[in-house]
Amino acid sequence: MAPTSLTASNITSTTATVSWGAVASALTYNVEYKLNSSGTWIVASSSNATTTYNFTGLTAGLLYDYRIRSNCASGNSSYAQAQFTTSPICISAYEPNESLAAAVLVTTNTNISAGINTSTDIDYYKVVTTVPSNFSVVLSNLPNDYDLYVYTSAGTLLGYGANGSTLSETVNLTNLPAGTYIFKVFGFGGVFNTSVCYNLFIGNTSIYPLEITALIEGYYLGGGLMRAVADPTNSPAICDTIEVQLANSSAPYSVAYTLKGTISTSGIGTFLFPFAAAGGNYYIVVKHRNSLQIWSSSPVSLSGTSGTYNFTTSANKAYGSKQFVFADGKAALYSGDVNQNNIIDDTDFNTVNANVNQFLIGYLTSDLTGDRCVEASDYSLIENHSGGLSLSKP
Ligand SMILES: [Ca+2]
Ligand SMILES: [Ca+2]
Ligand SMILES: [Ca+2]
Ligand SMILES: [Ca+2]
Repeated sequence: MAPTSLTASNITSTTATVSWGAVASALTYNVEYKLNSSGTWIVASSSNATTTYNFTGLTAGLLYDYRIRSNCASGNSSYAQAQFTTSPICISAYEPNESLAAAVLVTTNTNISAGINTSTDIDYYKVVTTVPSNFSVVLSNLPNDYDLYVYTSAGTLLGYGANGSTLSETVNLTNLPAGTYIFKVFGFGGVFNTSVCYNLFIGNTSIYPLEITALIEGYYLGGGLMRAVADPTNSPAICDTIEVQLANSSAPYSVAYTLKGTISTSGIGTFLFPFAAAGGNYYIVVKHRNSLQIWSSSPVSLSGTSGTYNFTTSANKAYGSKQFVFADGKAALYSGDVNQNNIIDDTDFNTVNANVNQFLIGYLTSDLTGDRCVEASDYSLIENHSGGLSLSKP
Protein backbone atom coordinates (compact mmCIF):
# COMPACT_ATOMS: atom_id res chain seq x y z
CA MET A 1 0.00 0.00 0.00
CA ALA A 2 1.45 3.40 -1.01
CA PRO A 3 1.97 6.06 1.71
CA THR A 4 -0.56 8.89 1.94
CA SER A 5 -0.68 12.42 3.43
CA LEU A 6 2.67 13.56 2.02
CA THR A 7 3.63 16.95 3.42
CA ALA A 8 6.71 19.17 3.27
CA SER A 9 7.63 21.52 6.13
CA ASN A 10 10.54 23.51 7.61
CA ILE A 11 11.47 24.59 4.12
CA THR A 12 14.56 26.78 3.82
CA SER A 13 16.78 27.71 0.90
CA THR A 14 18.70 24.41 1.19
CA THR A 15 16.64 22.06 3.34
CA ALA A 16 13.14 20.60 3.65
CA THR A 17 11.46 18.00 5.85
CA VAL A 18 8.95 15.67 4.27
CA SER A 19 6.65 13.37 6.18
CA TRP A 20 3.87 10.94 5.42
CA GLY A 21 1.34 8.71 7.11
CA ALA A 22 2.60 5.37 8.40
CA VAL A 23 1.68 2.29 6.40
CA ALA A 24 0.80 -0.52 8.83
CA SER A 25 2.70 -3.30 7.13
CA ALA A 26 5.71 -1.23 6.08
CA LEU A 27 9.17 -2.26 7.29
CA THR A 28 10.95 0.72 5.70
CA TYR A 29 10.33 3.36 3.08
CA ASN A 30 12.04 4.42 -0.12
CA VAL A 31 12.53 8.19 -0.48
CA GLU A 32 13.42 9.60 -3.88
CA TYR A 33 13.58 13.14 -5.20
CA LYS A 34 14.54 15.22 -8.21
CA LEU A 35 14.36 18.71 -9.51
CA ASN A 36 11.03 19.09 -11.26
CA SER A 37 13.02 20.10 -14.34
CA SER A 38 14.94 16.78 -14.31
CA GLY A 39 13.80 13.38 -15.54
CA THR A 40 16.08 11.38 -13.25
CA TRP A 41 15.06 10.34 -9.74
CA ILE A 42 17.70 10.35 -7.03
CA VAL A 43 17.44 7.79 -4.23
CA ALA A 44 17.67 9.63 -0.90
CA SER A 45 17.02 6.54 1.18
CA SER A 46 16.04 2.97 0.31
CA SER A 47 15.47 1.90 3.89
CA ASN A 48 14.09 4.87 5.77
CA ALA A 49 12.79 3.48 9.06
CA THR A 50 10.63 6.48 10.07
CA THR A 51 7.88 8.46 8.35
CA THR A 52 9.98 11.62 7.96
CA TYR A 53 13.01 12.50 5.91
CA ASN A 54 15.21 15.60 6.02
CA PHE A 55 16.52 16.78 2.69
CA THR A 56 19.72 18.84 2.81
CA GLY A 57 21.98 20.37 0.20
CA LEU A 58 19.10 21.59 -1.95
CA THR A 59 19.28 24.56 -4.27
CA ALA A 60 17.39 27.78 -3.39
CA GLY A 61 14.19 28.82 -5.04
CA LEU A 62 13.52 25.64 -7.08
CA LEU A 63 10.60 23.25 -7.44
CA TYR A 64 11.40 19.69 -6.32
CA ASP A 65 9.44 16.45 -6.82
CA TYR A 66 9.67 13.73 -4.21
CA ARG A 67 8.11 10.30 -3.94
CA ILE A 68 7.74 7.70 -1.19
CA ARG A 69 7.25 3.95 -1.41
CA SER A 70 6.62 1.47 1.42
CA ASN A 71 8.74 -1.64 1.60
CA CYS A 72 6.78 -4.53 3.09
CA ALA A 73 7.59 -8.17 3.68
CA SER A 74 5.18 -9.04 0.93
CA GLY A 75 6.83 -6.63 -1.54
CA ASN A 76 6.94 -2.93 -2.37
CA SER A 77 4.06 -0.51 -2.84
CA SER A 78 3.70 1.90 -5.72
CA TYR A 79 5.10 5.42 -5.22
CA ALA A 80 3.14 8.35 -3.82
CA GLN A 81 4.44 11.64 -5.20
CA ALA A 82 4.34 15.33 -4.15
CA GLN A 83 6.30 18.58 -4.52
CA PHE A 84 7.90 21.43 -2.58
CA THR A 85 9.73 24.61 -3.52
CA THR A 86 12.85 25.63 -1.66
CA SER A 87 12.93 29.18 -0.31
CA PRO A 88 14.58 31.89 -2.39
CA ILE A 89 17.94 33.16 -1.12
CA CYS A 90 16.38 36.49 -0.11
CA ILE A 91 14.06 34.83 2.40
CA SER A 92 16.76 34.72 5.06
CA ALA A 93 18.62 37.86 4.01
CA TYR A 94 19.76 40.31 6.74
CA GLU A 95 19.34 37.66 9.46
CA PRO A 96 19.73 37.57 12.39
CA ASN A 97 17.95 40.83 13.13
CA GLU A 98 15.35 39.94 15.72
CA SER A 99 15.66 42.92 18.06
CA LEU A 100 16.06 46.67 17.97
CA ALA A 101 19.61 46.22 19.25
CA ALA A 102 20.34 43.76 16.43
CA ALA A 103 18.86 45.96 13.69
CA VAL A 104 20.81 45.70 10.44
CA LEU A 105 22.19 48.91 8.96
CA VAL A 106 20.73 49.36 5.47
CA THR A 107 20.91 51.85 2.62
CA THR A 108 17.99 54.17 1.92
CA ASN A 109 16.26 54.60 -1.43
CA THR A 110 17.00 51.06 -2.56
CA ASN A 111 14.91 47.90 -2.42
CA ILE A 112 15.41 45.52 0.49
CA SER A 113 14.23 41.99 -0.27
CA ALA A 114 13.82 39.63 2.68
CA GLY A 115 11.32 37.29 4.28
CA ILE A 116 9.38 36.51 7.38
CA ASN A 117 10.21 32.83 7.38
CA THR A 118 9.09 31.60 10.81
CA SER A 119 6.34 32.54 13.23
CA THR A 120 8.92 34.24 15.46
CA ASP A 121 10.90 36.00 12.72
CA ILE A 122 11.02 39.76 13.22
CA ASP A 123 13.17 41.88 10.95
CA TYR A 124 14.71 45.08 12.31
CA TYR A 125 16.59 47.51 10.09
CA LYS A 126 18.24 50.81 10.88
CA VAL A 127 19.16 53.95 8.99
CA VAL A 128 21.44 56.74 10.17
CA THR A 129 20.80 60.26 8.87
CA THR A 130 23.15 63.22 9.23
CA VAL A 131 20.78 66.08 8.39
CA PRO A 132 17.00 66.60 8.85
CA SER A 133 14.98 64.50 6.45
CA ASN A 134 11.64 63.07 5.38
CA PHE A 135 10.92 59.35 5.22
CA SER A 136 8.50 57.59 2.91
CA VAL A 137 8.64 53.88 3.74
CA VAL A 138 6.77 51.25 1.71
CA LEU A 139 6.42 47.56 2.56
CA SER A 140 5.04 45.66 -0.43
CA ASN A 141 4.80 42.28 -2.18
CA LEU A 142 3.29 40.75 0.93
CA PRO A 143 2.24 37.06 0.87
CA ASN A 144 0.53 37.49 4.24
CA ASP A 145 -0.49 40.18 6.72
CA TYR A 146 2.88 41.75 7.47
CA ASP A 147 3.09 45.08 9.31
CA LEU A 148 5.60 47.92 9.41
CA TYR A 149 6.61 49.99 12.46
CA VAL A 150 9.07 52.89 12.62
CA TYR A 151 10.87 53.90 15.81
CA THR A 152 13.55 56.20 17.08
CA SER A 153 16.75 54.51 18.21
CA ALA A 154 15.38 54.82 21.75
CA GLY A 155 12.35 52.75 20.76
CA THR A 156 9.77 55.55 20.58
CA LEU A 157 7.12 54.72 17.98
CA LEU A 158 7.03 57.32 15.20
CA GLY A 159 4.54 55.73 12.85
CA TYR A 160 3.19 52.42 11.62
CA GLY A 161 1.30 50.68 8.86
CA ALA A 162 -1.00 47.87 9.99
CA ASN A 163 -3.44 47.17 7.19
CA GLY A 164 -5.13 43.81 7.11
CA SER A 165 -4.65 41.02 4.59
CA THR A 166 -1.88 41.38 2.02
CA LEU A 167 -2.27 45.13 1.57
CA SER A 168 0.99 47.07 1.33
CA GLU A 169 2.03 49.28 4.23
CA THR A 170 3.20 52.89 3.94
CA VAL A 171 4.61 55.18 6.62
CA ASN A 172 5.35 58.83 5.80
CA LEU A 173 7.27 60.95 8.29
CA THR A 174 8.41 64.53 7.81
CA ASN A 175 11.04 66.79 9.32
CA LEU A 176 12.86 64.22 11.41
CA PRO A 177 16.12 65.42 12.94
CA ALA A 178 19.40 63.77 12.10
CA GLY A 179 19.70 60.48 13.95
CA THR A 180 19.22 56.73 13.90
CA TYR A 181 15.85 55.34 12.85
CA ILE A 182 14.54 51.79 13.22
CA PHE A 183 12.21 49.94 10.83
CA LYS A 184 10.48 46.76 11.96
CA VAL A 185 8.76 44.19 9.73
CA PHE A 186 6.86 41.23 11.16
CA GLY A 187 3.95 38.92 10.50
CA PHE A 188 0.77 39.94 12.29
CA GLY A 189 -0.21 37.16 14.70
CA GLY A 190 2.86 35.12 13.72
CA VAL A 191 2.03 34.65 10.03
CA PHE A 192 4.97 33.89 7.75
CA ASN A 193 5.81 32.58 4.30
CA THR A 194 8.98 30.77 3.33
CA SER A 195 8.72 31.18 -0.42
CA VAL A 196 7.85 34.87 -0.97
CA CYS A 197 10.16 37.75 -0.06
CA TYR A 198 8.70 41.13 0.85
CA ASN A 199 10.03 44.40 -0.54
CA LEU A 200 10.94 47.18 1.87
CA PHE A 201 11.81 50.58 0.39
CA ILE A 202 13.00 53.20 2.86
CA GLY A 203 12.67 56.42 0.89
CA ASN A 204 14.65 59.24 2.47
CA THR A 205 14.93 62.88 1.36
CA SER A 206 17.27 65.34 3.01
CA ILE A 207 15.66 68.68 3.78
CA TYR A 208 16.47 72.13 5.08
CA PRO A 209 13.69 73.13 7.52
CA LEU A 210 13.18 76.89 7.54
CA GLU A 211 10.97 78.28 10.27
CA ILE A 212 9.20 81.45 9.20
CA THR A 213 7.36 83.81 11.52
CA ALA A 214 5.02 86.28 9.84
CA LEU A 215 1.75 87.97 10.82
CA ILE A 216 -1.17 89.05 8.64
CA GLU A 217 -2.46 92.52 9.50
CA GLY A 218 -6.18 91.88 9.13
CA TYR A 219 -6.11 88.61 11.06
CA TYR A 220 -4.23 90.01 14.05
CA LEU A 221 -6.02 89.82 17.42
CA GLY A 222 -3.21 91.22 19.59
CA GLY A 223 -0.82 89.56 22.00
CA GLY A 224 1.08 87.95 19.12
CA LEU A 225 -1.96 85.92 18.03
CA MET A 226 -4.03 85.78 14.87
CA ARG A 227 -7.42 84.35 14.07
CA ALA A 228 -7.79 80.73 12.94
CA VAL A 229 -8.94 81.49 9.41
CA ALA A 230 -8.44 78.42 7.23
CA ASP A 231 -10.56 75.97 9.26
CA PRO A 232 -11.36 77.34 12.72
CA THR A 233 -13.44 74.31 13.73
CA ASN A 234 -11.06 71.51 12.85
CA SER A 235 -7.74 73.38 12.98
CA PRO A 236 -8.06 76.07 15.64
CA ALA A 237 -4.26 76.43 15.91
CA ILE A 238 -3.80 77.11 12.19
CA CYS A 239 -4.12 80.65 10.86
CA ASP A 240 -3.93 80.31 7.08
CA THR A 241 -1.88 79.11 4.12
CA ILE A 242 1.09 81.13 2.90
CA GLU A 243 3.64 80.61 0.16
CA VAL A 244 7.34 80.93 0.97
CA GLN A 245 9.87 81.39 -1.80
CA LEU A 246 13.65 81.50 -1.82
CA ALA A 247 14.87 84.03 -4.38
CA ASN A 248 18.44 84.28 -5.60
CA SER A 249 20.49 86.99 -3.94
CA SER A 250 21.67 88.60 -7.16
CA ALA A 251 19.82 90.14 -10.10
CA PRO A 252 17.41 89.20 -11.51
CA TYR A 253 16.57 87.65 -8.11
CA SER A 254 14.79 84.75 -9.71
CA VAL A 255 12.88 82.36 -7.47
CA ALA A 256 14.78 79.11 -6.83
CA TYR A 257 12.31 77.33 -4.51
CA THR A 258 8.62 77.67 -3.71
CA LEU A 259 6.67 75.94 -0.94
CA LYS A 260 3.12 76.31 0.29
CA GLY A 261 2.22 75.62 3.88
CA THR A 262 0.35 76.89 6.89
CA ILE A 263 1.32 79.23 9.67
CA SER A 264 -0.03 78.87 13.17
CA THR A 265 -2.13 81.51 14.89
CA SER A 266 1.23 82.69 16.31
CA GLY A 267 2.43 83.20 12.73
CA ILE A 268 4.93 80.33 12.82
CA GLY A 269 5.35 77.79 10.04
CA THR A 270 8.18 75.42 9.15
CA PHE A 271 8.88 75.01 5.45
CA LEU A 272 10.83 71.94 4.39
CA PHE A 273 13.05 73.04 1.51
CA PRO A 274 15.18 70.55 -0.41
CA PHE A 275 18.58 70.09 1.21
CA ALA A 276 20.11 71.51 -1.96
CA ALA A 277 19.08 74.94 -0.66
CA ALA A 278 21.32 74.54 2.40
CA GLY A 279 24.38 76.75 2.37
CA GLY A 280 22.73 79.15 -0.09
CA ASN A 281 22.04 82.82 0.30
CA TYR A 282 18.48 83.79 -0.56
CA TYR A 283 15.92 86.52 -0.16
CA ILE A 284 12.97 85.00 1.68
CA VAL A 285 9.66 85.89 0.05
CA VAL A 286 6.28 85.51 1.78
CA LYS A 287 3.04 85.60 -0.17
CA HIS A 288 -0.47 85.42 1.23
CA ARG A 289 -3.74 85.33 -0.72
CA ASN A 290 -4.94 88.84 0.20
CA SER A 291 -1.81 90.50 1.59
CA LEU A 292 1.00 92.52 0.08
CA GLN A 293 3.94 90.21 -0.64
CA ILE A 294 7.10 90.82 1.40
CA TRP A 295 10.79 90.08 0.82
CA SER A 296 13.41 89.83 3.54
CA SER A 297 15.38 93.05 3.97
CA SER A 298 18.54 91.31 2.79
CA PRO A 299 19.59 87.86 1.61
CA VAL A 300 19.53 85.24 4.36
CA SER A 301 22.29 82.66 4.66
CA LEU A 302 20.84 79.17 5.05
CA SER A 303 23.68 77.93 7.21
CA GLY A 304 23.82 74.78 9.30
CA THR A 305 21.07 72.20 8.92
CA SER A 306 18.02 74.38 9.64
CA GLY A 307 17.16 78.06 9.85
CA THR A 308 14.70 80.65 11.13
CA TYR A 309 13.54 84.05 9.97
CA ASN A 310 11.17 86.24 11.93
CA PHE A 311 9.50 89.07 10.00
CA THR A 312 7.43 90.24 12.98
CA THR A 313 10.03 91.84 15.24
CA SER A 314 10.23 95.04 13.22
CA ALA A 315 8.98 96.50 9.96
CA ASN A 316 12.51 96.56 8.58
CA LYS A 317 12.76 92.77 8.64
CA ALA A 318 10.97 93.19 5.30
CA TYR A 319 12.59 94.84 2.30
CA GLY A 320 11.73 98.55 2.22
CA SER A 321 10.19 98.13 5.70
CA LYS A 322 7.00 97.33 3.80
CA GLN A 323 5.01 96.00 6.77
CA PHE A 324 2.25 97.33 8.98
CA VAL A 325 3.31 97.90 12.59
CA PHE A 326 0.83 97.50 15.43
CA ALA A 327 0.82 99.49 18.65
CA ASP A 328 2.43 96.51 20.40
CA GLY A 329 5.38 96.72 18.01
CA LYS A 330 4.56 93.61 15.99
CA ALA A 331 5.05 93.92 12.23
CA ALA A 332 2.66 92.24 9.77
CA LEU A 333 2.01 91.84 6.07
CA TYR A 334 -0.34 94.58 4.88
CA SER A 335 -3.80 93.18 4.17
CA GLY A 336 -5.57 94.25 1.00
CA ASP A 337 -3.83 92.92 -2.12
CA VAL A 338 -6.98 91.03 -3.01
CA ASN A 339 -6.11 90.53 -6.69
CA GLN A 340 -2.43 89.71 -5.93
CA ASN A 341 -0.93 92.16 -8.39
CA ASN A 342 1.55 93.46 -5.79
CA ILE A 343 -0.17 96.77 -5.18
CA ILE A 344 -3.04 97.65 -2.86
CA ASP A 345 -5.12 100.19 -4.74
CA ASP A 346 -8.61 101.09 -5.94
CA THR A 347 -9.01 97.79 -7.80
CA ASP A 348 -8.76 95.88 -4.53
CA PHE A 349 -10.87 98.48 -2.75
CA ASN A 350 -13.62 98.20 -5.35
CA THR A 351 -13.75 94.40 -4.98
CA VAL A 352 -14.01 94.60 -1.20
CA ASN A 353 -16.55 97.42 -1.41
CA ALA A 354 -18.72 95.45 -3.85
CA ASN A 355 -18.58 92.34 -1.64
CA VAL A 356 -19.44 94.40 1.47
CA ASN A 357 -22.59 95.50 -0.32
CA GLN A 358 -23.37 91.85 -1.15
CA PHE A 359 -22.50 90.84 2.43
CA LEU A 360 -20.64 87.77 1.13
CA ILE A 361 -19.93 84.93 3.57
CA GLY A 362 -17.17 82.30 3.48
CA TYR A 363 -13.42 81.78 2.94
CA LEU A 364 -13.01 84.76 0.63
CA THR A 365 -10.03 86.87 -0.39
CA SER A 366 -12.10 90.00 0.15
CA ASP A 367 -12.57 89.01 3.81
CA LEU A 368 -9.49 90.84 5.07
CA THR A 369 -10.26 90.26 8.76
CA GLY A 370 -10.67 86.51 8.37
CA ASP A 371 -14.02 86.29 10.15
CA ARG A 372 -15.70 84.71 7.14
CA CYS A 373 -17.90 87.65 6.26
CA VAL A 374 -17.19 90.71 4.16
CA GLU A 375 -18.48 93.75 6.02
CA ALA A 376 -17.63 97.17 7.39
CA SER A 377 -14.39 96.20 9.15
CA ASP A 378 -12.94 94.87 5.88
CA TYR A 379 -13.99 98.08 4.14
CA SER A 380 -12.33 100.33 6.71
CA LEU A 381 -9.14 98.23 6.71
CA ILE A 382 -8.60 98.55 2.97
CA GLU A 383 -9.71 102.16 2.93
CA ASN A 384 -6.56 102.96 4.90
CA HIS A 385 -4.28 101.31 2.30
CA SER A 386 -5.95 101.87 -1.06
CA GLY A 387 -3.92 104.98 -1.69
CA GLY A 388 -1.38 102.74 -3.42
CA LEU A 389 0.87 100.59 -1.22
CA SER A 390 3.10 98.51 -3.47
CA LEU A 391 5.63 95.72 -3.27
CA SER A 392 9.21 96.55 -2.31
CA LYS A 393 11.85 94.13 -3.52
CA PRO A 394 15.42 94.32 -4.72
CA1 LIG B 1 13.53 37.69 8.19
CA1 LIG C 1 14.66 38.37 11.48
CA1 LIG D 1 -0.48 44.33 7.36
CA1 LIG E 1 -14.36 90.27 7.53
